[in-house]
Amino acid sequence: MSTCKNLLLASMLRNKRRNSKSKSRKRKLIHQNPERTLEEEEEDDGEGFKLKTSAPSREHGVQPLGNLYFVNPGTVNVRNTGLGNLQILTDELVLDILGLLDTTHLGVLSSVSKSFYVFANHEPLWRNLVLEKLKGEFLFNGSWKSTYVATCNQKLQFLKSGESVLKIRDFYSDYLFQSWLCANLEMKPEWLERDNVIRVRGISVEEFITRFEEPNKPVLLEGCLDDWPAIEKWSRDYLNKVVGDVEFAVGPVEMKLEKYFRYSDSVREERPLYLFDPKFAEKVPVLDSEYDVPVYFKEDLFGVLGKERPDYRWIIIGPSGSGSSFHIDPNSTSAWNAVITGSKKWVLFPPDVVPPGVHPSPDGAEVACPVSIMEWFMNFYSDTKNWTKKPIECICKAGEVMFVPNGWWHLVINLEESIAITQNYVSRRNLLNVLEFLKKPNAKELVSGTTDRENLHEKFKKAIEEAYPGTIDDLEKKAEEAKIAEEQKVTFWDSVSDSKAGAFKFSF
Ligand SMILES: O=C(O)CCC(=O)C(=O)O
Repeated sequence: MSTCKNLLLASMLRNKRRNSKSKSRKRKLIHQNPERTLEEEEEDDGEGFKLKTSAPSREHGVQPLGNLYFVNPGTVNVRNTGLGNLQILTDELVLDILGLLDTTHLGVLSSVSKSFYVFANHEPLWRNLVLEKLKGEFLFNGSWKSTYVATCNQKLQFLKSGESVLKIRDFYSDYLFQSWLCANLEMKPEWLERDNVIRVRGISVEEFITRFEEPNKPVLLEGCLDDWPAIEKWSRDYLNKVVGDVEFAVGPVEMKLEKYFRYSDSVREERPLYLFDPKFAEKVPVLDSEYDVPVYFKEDLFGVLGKERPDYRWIIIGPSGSGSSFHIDPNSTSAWNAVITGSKKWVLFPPDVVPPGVHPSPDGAEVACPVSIMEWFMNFYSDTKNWTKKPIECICKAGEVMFVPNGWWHLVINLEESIAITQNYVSRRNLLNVLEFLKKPNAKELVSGTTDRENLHEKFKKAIEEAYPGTIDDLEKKAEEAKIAEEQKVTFWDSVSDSKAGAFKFSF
């Protein structure tokens, strides 16, 4: 495969693009040897990066910076000469500035120099312009720029020439190279190997509560979607038929399903748009009737708020490579995620372990990962290899359900086109956590899925007290007892060990 030729030396891909907070990480230069094939590189470094078969050749011929030093020493980087005085800016800054321009100015700028040509054609810039201007009213045309031109071409004839991608020699940029690479890499087999989740089938609700919900541990539930009509029915054709002209939430826009599938069939980007709609059941009641909450999750105390409850259920559709980068679920809720078609790779870290590459803000308001999913696997996944407290990982296939306990960090990537339903819920096991979360002083920033963020605590507590009198008091009492029991365990340990020497007092 010609696109596989001249691939980078994968083991050197450790430099970070967007995560300014991790600047202290070791930076290595990316470097590719143009004389060697991917297979040869694999033999050398054993890391085996592979491009998707659909991968286009490198955008405009952009090369990793390492090549400037190791492969073509002495060459002048066209990136710098063409940027003039702006060359001192980082690639991110140049793109941020270009992000302020409209299509006409981007078009004009792209004819200023080879360097500006490459920057002004960066696809995410055009994606933003399409989504801003056309919302969901576009037919994806293979690239975002060509989508824009095809939809608005009366005024933009001069941009048409830009559609045929020019190859620029001697443009070196790790940022742009890695952006292309992340969009076109296959998941490496070793990223998919670890499968250490507990799998259960047919357990009772009581067993689920004692083994998993109470201790707040993830589990993969098999065989509990067998009665869902959705499992049999939800093919693309069926969905296209039943949803008709309904529009679904896709990233920042609303789109018809047919248009979304057209996009997802040809998309090759680092962060594909993901269909994630919290109102699907109200929009298309037949979808609501074709799935049912699994028996383990029937208790859902946010239900007492009726229509005022925060968003809690979503249909999720996305192509291979789409997914959710590391985050914690909203409002301290737990969740279940049922795969109807396709398969998803999960990586989960417990609440007390922040995944490498993730930097939550001290007030807990920012709990999202700054790097893309693929970038996380390339740059951070191997960090966990030697950890004693390894993440929980698995592949969740069609017909299976993942239980995500509250507070757990999780990342999910679709390994093929997937359709799933997820619901976030509150049961007695996490009611106190949720109440505590809703009551935090910065609830205005923290609470999500509702417009009335500040008053949610008050409303929810009142509604629970009315619907289930005494429940909160009972739970608080039990929590207090459990805390005392826990402290007593420590006291016993202290009583039998010599805390200074760290040794037992017992002698035989
Ligand atoms: O992409 C997915 O299926 C995972 C969704 C998820 O993590 C969530 O809803 O919190």
